[in-house]
Amino acid sequence: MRLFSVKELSDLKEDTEVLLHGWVQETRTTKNLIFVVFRDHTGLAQLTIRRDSWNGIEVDNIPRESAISVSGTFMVHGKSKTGPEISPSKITILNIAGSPLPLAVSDPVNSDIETRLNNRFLDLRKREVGIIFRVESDLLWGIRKHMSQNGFTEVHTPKIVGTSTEGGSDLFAVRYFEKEAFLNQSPQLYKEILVSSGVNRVFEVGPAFRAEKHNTVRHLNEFTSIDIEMAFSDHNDAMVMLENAVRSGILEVSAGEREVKEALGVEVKVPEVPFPRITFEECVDYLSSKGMAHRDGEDFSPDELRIIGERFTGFYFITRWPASLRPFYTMPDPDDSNYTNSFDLQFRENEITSGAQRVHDPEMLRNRFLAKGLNPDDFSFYLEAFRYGMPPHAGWGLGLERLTMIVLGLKNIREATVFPRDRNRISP
Ligand code: AMO
Repeated sequence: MRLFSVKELSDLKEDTEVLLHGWVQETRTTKNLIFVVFRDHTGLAQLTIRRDSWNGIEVDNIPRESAISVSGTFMVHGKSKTGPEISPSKITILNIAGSPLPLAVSDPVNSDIETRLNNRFLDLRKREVGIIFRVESDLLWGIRKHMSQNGFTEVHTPKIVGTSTEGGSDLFAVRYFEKEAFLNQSPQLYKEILVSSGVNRVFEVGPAFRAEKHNTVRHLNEFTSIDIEMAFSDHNDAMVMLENAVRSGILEVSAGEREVKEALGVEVKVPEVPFPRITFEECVDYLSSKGMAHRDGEDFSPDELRIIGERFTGFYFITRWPASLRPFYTMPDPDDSNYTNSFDLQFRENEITSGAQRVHDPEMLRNRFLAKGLNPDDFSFYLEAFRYGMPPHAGWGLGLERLTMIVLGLKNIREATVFPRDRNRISP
């Protein structure tokens, strides 16, 4: 007897013998019949048992969410609204579930997010929760495909490091034998070193750690960063690579569009490329035309981004950021060094990606360290790679959870994180 998933049953002929593995979602009984709502990773089926001809285990009281194995025959003409109908010949309990359940699986999502996260293993059994991570996986797969098709090599760089990457205080310190070390905020310095190594184009998908104290619906203290770096390229090349990578990711999700629509009521729209581009200065002018005076030297506030985002229907780039708002590695605009060859990818008010052309001249880089109040000697392992023919290069970093959040219209980034880490949560 072959193992099937519920989704595969619809193609079968009447009376085909099947084996299924999954969970008991619910049991309903009548005088003559027992109906078990059976669930596997692909959907729901109904097991219909006639009491007078049943000689298997006692089915009436199998606790909800117990794991079972079912052998039986497929009933093409079944009348169940639950899904495909099976007439079981044998049911085996693989593992009995305790009761009561800390979180009901068959009800719609209605518990608060903390209860859900505390019981994530059960929460994820809900179709509308589980599907978020299928979508996240598809997004990443589509992006990986795009990077691979464009000659990028996937790399893995250390997460335990000796210096800050993105500057400032947002660092988690760890004890590293006799020394103090940190959890890396971004693979920035390593991906740049690698473009000087002759690999030419690299990408990495890995954890990034930020000890940001604020607890918001857009921030995690550990997130998944998709990073790329490309040699002999500038910020314009990096933007083209990004918009096409995002499109490729969403295209991959759209293959399962119907399921996403059914489970979450969300329409997945594949975006057109190129995405619109607007400079930082144009944003400032636009805000002032709306009666909002942007404060010099500051990043856009969430309110300002909301107003700017209303101009666009989906993704757009904000380019040419002031040098004071970008890290030391960002290439100044050759026409005006108060600005940089940099960009953010936005979706409405949400920032999804930051990127830029980088400084490749070692002298200029030293000066950029000094201008930012950093000691170049702390970064000697990085600066060394610039002294022997570092190519001009550019790249970006994209937060996977943020992308999932906007593709599915989720309100809280924790929804797009299997086991989120935030100001108050380090378990499960
Ligand atoms: P940046 O710090 O802007 O740039 O981060 C890049 C992208 O990572 C995501 N992100 C976050 N997601 C969730 N929680 C957080 N706390 C968080 N912080 C950042 C966002 C953001 O756009 N080295 C540069 C990238 C580069 O230039 O290549 C960097 O890390 O989606």
